[in-house]
Amino acid sequence: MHMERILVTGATGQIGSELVPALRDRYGKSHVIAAGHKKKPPQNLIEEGPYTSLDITDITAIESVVSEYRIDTIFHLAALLSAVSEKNPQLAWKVNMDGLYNVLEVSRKNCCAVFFPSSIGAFGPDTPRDNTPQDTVQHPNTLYGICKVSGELLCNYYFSRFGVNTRGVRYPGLISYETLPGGGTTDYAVEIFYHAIQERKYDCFLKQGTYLDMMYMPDAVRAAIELMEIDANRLKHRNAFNITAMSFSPDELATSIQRHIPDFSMRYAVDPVRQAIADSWPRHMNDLAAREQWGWQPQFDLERMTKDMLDRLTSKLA
Ligand code: NAD
Ligand code: AKB
Repeated sequence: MHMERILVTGATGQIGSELVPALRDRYGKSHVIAAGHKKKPPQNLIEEGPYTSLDITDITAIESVVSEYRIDTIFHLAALLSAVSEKNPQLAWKVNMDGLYNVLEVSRKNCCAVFFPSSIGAFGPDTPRDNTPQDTVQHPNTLYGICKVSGELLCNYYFSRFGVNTRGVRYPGLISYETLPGGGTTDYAVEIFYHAIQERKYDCFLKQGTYLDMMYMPDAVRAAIELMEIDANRLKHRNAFNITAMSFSPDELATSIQRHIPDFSMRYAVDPVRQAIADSWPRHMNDLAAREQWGWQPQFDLERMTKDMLDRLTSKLA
């Protein structure tokens, strides 16, 4: 699929702050419009291309950005993550559901393609947790998960009913060094690196043995772009492809870090809310459908990600 003029919502977030520069490198700086919200944007987002502020619950504002910049593709990243959504479910519904509905409606009227990131959070306690199939039971018991599974269905509906070119993945927990995560259940896997480098110790909010799917940000950014670029004829599914790169528990991540920082130590200070969320999510998804239909292939496993994170974050914090 050809993308000419791209809008990225939620551009100041963990994914957006890295997806925008990657898209600008590929499609040209003036062709990628970064839309932030209340959070102060990093300088490069403003200096290297068009930047605007956008409340995703305001459909008129989305409409006017899309028509001003003649947008043909929207990477819709604006959302509240799982732990934040549990703290304020009413706001989470507005941002995550009304926001997506607004983006899809504007896309229907303006012929835009839409990338929508779902999550391992779209699964629930009665989903098979190992080798989680692409198509399976989805009864999440968090507001975040309810929004994600509804969002997947809504995106499918807009494709089959109105022909909107919607595509999406179910991301696992994402690990990165540019921007801190926005308040999710997998955030420990980023926080741990900052604490390991700066303090040599970390109190983990998930307990030992809590396995979850994870992915390093370069793979996540590449996945979004590759899926949007692939010929539509290759796709049997449109939305919500399971994709994963690794599955580990907090203790395994700590051991991997200790190979580089031997005096790093980890204790557990379990947060029952985030632990309950993690216990309802897959331990390891089956991502064969993505591999077969659009050639998904991760490049970073636990060891390679750990080394790269430590190298890059150490330079950043120096
Ligand atoms: P993030 O929390 O870092 O960023 C989300 C952005 O949304 C924030 O920068 C915030 O400014 C913006 N936002 C909040 N309310 C808004 C509003 N009313 N109007 C406009 N913008 C608003 O999130 P992220 O990690 O970058 O995630 C992006 C998307 O990917 C979300 O849909 C998330 O559910 C999904 N996802 C993320 C992960 C992950 O581990 N990061 C995993 C699975 C799925
Ligand atoms: C969260 O923990 O909320 C996100 C996600 C996996 O969707 N990182």
